[in-house]
Amino acid sequence: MPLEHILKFLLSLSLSLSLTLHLPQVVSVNIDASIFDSYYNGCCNKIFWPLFHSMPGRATFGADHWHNYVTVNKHFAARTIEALEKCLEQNKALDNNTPPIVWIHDYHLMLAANWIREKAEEKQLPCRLAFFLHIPFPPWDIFRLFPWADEILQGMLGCDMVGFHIQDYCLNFVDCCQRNLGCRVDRNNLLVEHGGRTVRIRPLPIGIPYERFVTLAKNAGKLLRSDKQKVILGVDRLDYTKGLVHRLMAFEKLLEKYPQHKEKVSLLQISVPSRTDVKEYRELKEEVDQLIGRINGRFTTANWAPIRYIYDYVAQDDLAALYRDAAVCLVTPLRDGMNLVAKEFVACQINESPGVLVISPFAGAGEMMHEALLCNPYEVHAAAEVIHRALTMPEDERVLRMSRLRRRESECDVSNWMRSFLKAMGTLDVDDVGTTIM
Ligand code: ADQ
Repeated sequence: MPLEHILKFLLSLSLSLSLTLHLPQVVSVNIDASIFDSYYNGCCNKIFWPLFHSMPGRATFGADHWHNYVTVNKHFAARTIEALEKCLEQNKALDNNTPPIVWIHDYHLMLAANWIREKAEEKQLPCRLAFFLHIPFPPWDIFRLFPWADEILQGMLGCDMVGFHIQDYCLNFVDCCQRNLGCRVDRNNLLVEHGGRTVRIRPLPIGIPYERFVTLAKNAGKLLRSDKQKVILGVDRLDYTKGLVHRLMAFEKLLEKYPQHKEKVSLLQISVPSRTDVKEYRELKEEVDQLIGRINGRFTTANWAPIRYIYDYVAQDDLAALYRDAAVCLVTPLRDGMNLVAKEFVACQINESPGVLVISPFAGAGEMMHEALLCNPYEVHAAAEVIHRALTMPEDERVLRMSRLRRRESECDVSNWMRSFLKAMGTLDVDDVGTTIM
């Protein structure tokens, strides 16, 4: 199995015993390479990713991929039971009777909970089970396109609590449980009855390590040299959900309609390579390369190129410097569970004269960051107008908007997310949370 794959699995199944032992432990799950490709690229990246982002036309369903997804989820469940047994032993030694929480993350592991529950009950291992989905949960008429939709719902309902970024995804999930499985549901209190249990569904919007980004921004050197030119920044994984093609077209429209920005404004797009094993991602890279070439060919002058493009991983302190000094940050996905870039940009905005965040309403973050400028990425002409507005916004308005955005992100940071999760699990007393297996 290639190292890259092993690392992905190590990351996915990390036994976080730090709350009680102050020592993170990681348990690896060995998956045969042939199964892994079908599970990860075939099922996760080619089926769930597009489907859950409401892009069913990009999904290709295959029974083999589904079969391998089931197999891998069973592996994870089995390893988690072993980890749980060890964890309970350690807790016994520490005289800690709080049942551990098994917290399962993301669409790669939507089936694992049921098997963990079954085995834990059989072996009389006390535990509480939770799931968190980092991507959107689609509406019923999209979700039901998946041939094994019922199994997915049943898998997730194996938990005591299922968390999503925002209320809309919770309601979509509740709706699917009712319509696919015929479960009794309470939409107001976000409860689903299943298998004689009541499962809690909760919106738990993720945050970032806010203070860490503030510190990075304070300490980072200056990367953008010229104060005379404004920089519009885009930072994304190179993924078709992030709306990069639409963004580039909007920038082209901006230069067409408002030529006063020529030689005064440039777009710095930073894209981290992603899922390069998948054909569609390689095709997207070609499309983006060509589009940038065409726009630069059209507008570049002897002293200025409208778009600068970095196709690479960028160190976090460099990202912080760019977030800090950019005039505008474009976060314009076609669909996105939350989007952390919007939050990181806001945290790094420590300059007296701040920049402007432009955000798509189709990102979970767009639901909450009300003081940003909203931009529908599909409407290319209107998007160009929003970018123009951001570039010409008076300073007092920028200050007001940014200070409110910053206050919310500093309060709703990643520690707050963790605490909200524990609170939602019914463990209000955070000093006594026992162990969490993530
Ligand atoms: P992602 O789709 O990966 O996450 P996002 O939330 O935007 O998307 O996070 C991307 C991260 O990668 C950010 O922390 C950003 O700083 C970093 N990054 C991007 N480009 C980079 C580059 N070139 N170099 C270095 N770092 C780069 C999924 C969901 C999201 C959800 C998160 C968290 O798709 O909707 O917000 O999980 O739940």
